[in-house]
Amino acid sequence: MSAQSAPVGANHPGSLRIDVLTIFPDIFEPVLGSSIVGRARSAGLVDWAITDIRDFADNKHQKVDDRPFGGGPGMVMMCQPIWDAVQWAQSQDERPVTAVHLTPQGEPCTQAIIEELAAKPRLLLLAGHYEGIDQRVIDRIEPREISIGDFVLSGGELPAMCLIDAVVRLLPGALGHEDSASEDSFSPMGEGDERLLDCPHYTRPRVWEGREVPGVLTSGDHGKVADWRHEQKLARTKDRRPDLLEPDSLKNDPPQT
Ligand code: 9D3
Repeated sequence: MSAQSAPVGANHPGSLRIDVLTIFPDIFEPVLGSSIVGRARSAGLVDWAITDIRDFADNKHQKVDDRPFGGGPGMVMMCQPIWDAVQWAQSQDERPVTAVHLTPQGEPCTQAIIEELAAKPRLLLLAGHYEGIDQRVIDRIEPREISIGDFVLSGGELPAMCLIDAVVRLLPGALGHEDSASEDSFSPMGEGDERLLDCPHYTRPRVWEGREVPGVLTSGDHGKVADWRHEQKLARTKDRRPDLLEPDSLKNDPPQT
């Protein structure tokens, strides 16, 4: 069998190695190779190996799915190719791997989960497709199971890329300006406006099609600007996401009702 994966160069302590197991390996590189994530790889902060589960099929037709026991629509991904791919990925780096299965049945992802994952030396992401994966191989891998939200996608590949993007931008040195990550909405590490949604932003021209930029932003009074931005953040959060103002809203518990 031939393992299809990019060579992983950042394979040393201090840099994150991410293995992705998927039946759609080609869709990752164009997305991950761009933007902040691609720059982080060039800088040696992270590297990834995208592995085609099909390469581990032990049958002539590279079949990785089969009909569900008990009947019903769709197909189920088989244990053997996934288990062999996991073991192969495991063997590529000595550091212990944290396995994550992207699944609609997983715990809803939060920034707190992303921060936990960003602190690991290795991640192995398992992107499901079809109706899902045979439960026995899930039980053997014992991955953390994560969903990116209560809406239905056709596979775990886009969620895996979302997770990689969110994790990699937290790695020290990944952003041009190091304060950015801690100023984000949802980051628990901010200096006061953490846990609030962002304020509106404006740039030139000062008047566009009769719409003026709020006067405070062009007043030159930095104190007033800071106060105005904070008020805007609070007002937006109260209006749009009152759940974020609840104590402990960054924990992984569902919102208290
Ligand atoms: C239509 C099939 N569904 C039957 C009730 C189950 C189902 C299986 C596989 C639904 C979606 C998927 C594919 N989605 C993912 O693998 C997935 C996902 C998602 O759909 N939404 C949010 N997060 C995630 S993480 C992985």
